[in-house]
Amino acid sequence: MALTIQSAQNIFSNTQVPSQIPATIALFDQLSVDDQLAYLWFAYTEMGKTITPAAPGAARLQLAESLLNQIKQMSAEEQTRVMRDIASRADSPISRSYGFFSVNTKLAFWFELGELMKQGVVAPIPTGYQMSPGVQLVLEATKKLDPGQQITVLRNTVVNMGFDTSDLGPSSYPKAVEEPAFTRTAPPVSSVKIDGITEPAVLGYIEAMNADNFDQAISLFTPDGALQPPFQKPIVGHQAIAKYMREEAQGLNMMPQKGICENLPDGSKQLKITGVVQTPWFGVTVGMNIAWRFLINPEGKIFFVAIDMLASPEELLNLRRV
Ligand code: EQ3
Repeated sequence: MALTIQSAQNIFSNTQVPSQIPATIALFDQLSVDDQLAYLWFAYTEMGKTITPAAPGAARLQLAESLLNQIKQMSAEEQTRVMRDIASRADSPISRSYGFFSVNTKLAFWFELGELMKQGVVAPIPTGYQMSPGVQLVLEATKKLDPGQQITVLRNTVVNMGFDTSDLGPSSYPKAVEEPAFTRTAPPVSSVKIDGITEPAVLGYIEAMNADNFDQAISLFTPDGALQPPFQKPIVGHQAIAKYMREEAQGLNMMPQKGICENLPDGSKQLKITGVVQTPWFGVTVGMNIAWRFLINPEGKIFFVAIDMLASPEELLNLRRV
């Protein structure tokens, strides 16, 4: 039987435990725009007492420089309006430019705005701002998450901001820019060992990703293969996966720990591996507990891999649901 992405998406689905991340983001989405901006400020500053992101490099900030310079020149009211426009995905020139940024440039843009807010160059949350019950509710929900889940909530809310540029024609696209490289926080691991796993495509995938060798990682996929990032639809085909990896997978430290492999009647194999991933934004201080679910075709190529955020660290050990 031919492999399909739809059936591949369901492998090991009976072992998955729903994560609290989408529920927390759904609560955030119900807040008014001002409350969303305030929530992010409180969540970010509270989190900053124990973990802080690494400052984005100069090359990354350069991509957001023109927008940041425009904002610096504005009055406090205009600055607040721009932040509201971006958060509410309004169709304004700055919200459009933001919408075209890559994920990491969006994060760098807000990182810098946060610094400018602390310095008083950009309008801060108004003094005397009264936290609404809605903001308190989302903050309480956020506190119950582990640090890896908290940074995922922050990241995903920021990524969803800005005008949705996906429906705009190619004529409106800005000139393509090269993604600046992230500095690795740990030396690449050259020989990967995963308890219970000997599948060469999987070991080769982790090794290549840990060296940012995306061409090598892509060569392990079938031409119609797919990669499904957490809470997203599958990205299909070598070209689309390569673009995604260059934009979002740089500098990640992947530390798979253990896995199971099951042979299927048609000669393909399904594997589930659990482990920890670190993002260059937070380095070794935050580990995200994740699972990779691989479907390997009879020729040993990756047809599908899904990356799932785990609901709790206990899930790292439970590969099967008992
Ligand atoms: C200024 C302030 C505070 C207030 C204002 O009102 C509003 C905003 C937005 C503010 C600023 C907020 C800021 C600066 C937030 C910054 C958040 C950051 C830097 C978050 C970074 C998170 C990174 C994460 C969660 C990365 C996760 C990566 C994973 C799970 C990678 C998985 C992958 C694997 C394992 C693969 O095998 C394939 C690729 C893939 C990437 C999917």
